[in-house]
Amino acid sequence: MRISSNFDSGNIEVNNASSPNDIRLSIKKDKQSDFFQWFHFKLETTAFLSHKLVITNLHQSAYPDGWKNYQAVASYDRQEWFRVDTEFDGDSLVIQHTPEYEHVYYAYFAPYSYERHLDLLAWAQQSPVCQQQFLGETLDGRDMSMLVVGEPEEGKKVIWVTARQHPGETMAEWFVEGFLERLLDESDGVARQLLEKSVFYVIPNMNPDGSVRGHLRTNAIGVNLNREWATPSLASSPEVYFVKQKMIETGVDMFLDVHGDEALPYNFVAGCEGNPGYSPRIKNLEDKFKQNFMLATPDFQDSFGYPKDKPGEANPTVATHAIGQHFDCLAFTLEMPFKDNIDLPDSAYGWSPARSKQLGEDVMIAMRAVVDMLR
Ligand code: GEM
Ligand code: ZN
Repeated sequence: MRISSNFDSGNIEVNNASSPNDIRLSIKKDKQSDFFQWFHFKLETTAFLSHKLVITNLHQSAYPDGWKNYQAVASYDRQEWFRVDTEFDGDSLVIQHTPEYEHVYYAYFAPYSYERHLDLLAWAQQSPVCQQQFLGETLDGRDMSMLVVGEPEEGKKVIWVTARQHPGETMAEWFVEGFLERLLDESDGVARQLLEKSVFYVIPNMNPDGSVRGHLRTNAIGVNLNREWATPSLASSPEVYFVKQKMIETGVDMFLDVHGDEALPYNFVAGCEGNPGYSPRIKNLEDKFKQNFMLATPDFQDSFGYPKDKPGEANPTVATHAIGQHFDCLAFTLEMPFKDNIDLPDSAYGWSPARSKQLGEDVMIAMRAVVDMLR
C-alpha cells in the first residue's frame, strides 16, 4: 500500500499506512501559515478491500465546522469525483471506502489543475471576442493571466470577475469555466446581449502558486490575498497588486469575487452593507441581482449566508469591500459549498464541478437583470 501527494495541488502527511484498516493521515499547513484544510492525495492498494483512512488533528484546521456532515470526494479517472462515506468525530475525519481499482485519489473538493487552468486560457483566447493578457508574475514565477471578453468601448459597462483567491476553493475556477463557456457561446442570446452592453475582465485563478502548492487559503509565502486589497504589495501580494492596478485602469461597474465556503451548505453572496459608501442605490442593485439569481436557479438562495456587516464596519482589506467602496459599484463575494446545497442535495456527488459550472452560467441571468442600471 502506498500514499502519495507529490503532484499538482497534492497535500497530505502520512503518519501510518501499515494497515488498510487504520491509515493515519494529517494535512500540511499552507507554507508560512497556520491555515490547513485542503487535502488531495493518491492511494495505491489492493482493490475490493475495505479501507479506513483517518485524517487527524482537524480541531485545529481553518474551519472545523467544515467537517460536520462533510463527505470527502474520490476519483479513479481524475475526471469524475464522487462522494465517499465520511464521518467526523470532532477531531478526526474517517473515510470508509472499498476502492474498485488499485489506484484511487481522494480530495477535499474536485481539484482544478494548473494544466486545466492553462487549457482554459488557451481555449478562451481562440474566441473572436476574447483576448488573453499577462498582468505580471507571481512569487513562484507563474503568470497572472486575465481574459478580456468583449470590445472595450465608451458607454459599455465594465464587469470584473475574479476567482480562487483562496486556492483550495477550486469550485471557484469550475464556476469560471462554466461562466466563460456561456459568455463565449455565440449562439447564446443572454451572452450576446451582455457583450453588446458590457466588457468583461476575468481572472480565472487569482492564486496559481497556492493552487499548485496544495494550499487552502494563501499564496506562496502564506499571505491571505483576500486581506490585501487595501494596500497590496509586489513583495507580499503581487497577485492582488497587478489586478487592482488593472481595475484602476479600466474602472469597475460591477465586481464578482468567487469563493467556496467550508461550513455553510448553500450558495450565497456577501455584499457591501458595511461599507462607508453603501447607499440605497447599491442596496437596490444588490436586491435586484439576488432576486433574479434566485429566479434563474433554485441552487441560489439569500436566506442563509455570512452575518451582515454593521454600517461602516466592513473589513476594507477584503476584495469585495475594497472594490465596492473604491468604485462605488455593485460588488459581491459569491460562495459555493464544499459540502452540498442542502436545499437540493445530490447524494452521489454533493456540490460538484458540474453544478459549479452551471451556476457560472446561471449568474449571467442576474447580470443581465442589472446591467442597464449599474450606473
Ligand atoms: C470570505 S469573505 C470575507 C467575509 N465577508 C463578509 N461579508 N462577511 C473571506 O475571505 O474570509 C470569503 C471566503 O473566504 O470564502
Ligand atoms: Zn475564499
